[in-house]
Amino acid sequence: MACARPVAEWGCGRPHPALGLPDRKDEEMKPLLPALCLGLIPLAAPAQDAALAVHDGYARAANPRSGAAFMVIENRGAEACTLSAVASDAAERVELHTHRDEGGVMRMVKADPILIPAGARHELARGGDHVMLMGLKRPLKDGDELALTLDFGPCGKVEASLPVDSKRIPGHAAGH
Ligand SMILES: [Cu+2]
Repeated sequence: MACARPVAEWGCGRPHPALGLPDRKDEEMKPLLPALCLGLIPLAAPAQDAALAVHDGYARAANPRSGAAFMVIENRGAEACTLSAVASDAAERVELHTHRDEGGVMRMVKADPILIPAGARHELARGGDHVMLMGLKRPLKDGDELALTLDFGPCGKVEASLPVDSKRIPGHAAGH
């Protein structure tokens, strides 16, 4: 890793300033380098984070106290990842829900953690799996942004910001 090299090499693989820039006071610059390197490590370490992509997301209000969020989650990584929980500051309770046919009646029930195999995508959509927000601190209004944290356990957490769009037509999200 670049940061493990001696500081004298101008850490993090950047060209030494002497190659192109005026020679500034190296004494002042050196103490900054370890901090710069540390700052870069968290970006590089959890490779799995980048493997999970959330797109075509939106949220809608069911009533002033509850709403739901939908999105496509893509696992571009080499390992299966499981969406185990979702959190949001916008509501008192956030749960993974799905719809289940119980004797011909579609009921909304708590969903099991959602496994997304490597290379697969999973759609949270109207009438199927969704993120349920209960006890909204304020009603979801069209045009607002809803911030969610998707917890994929060992695969890491993914932050998503979804537009509130209660008029969105189901099925339009995926675009195909
Ligand atoms: Cu629900």
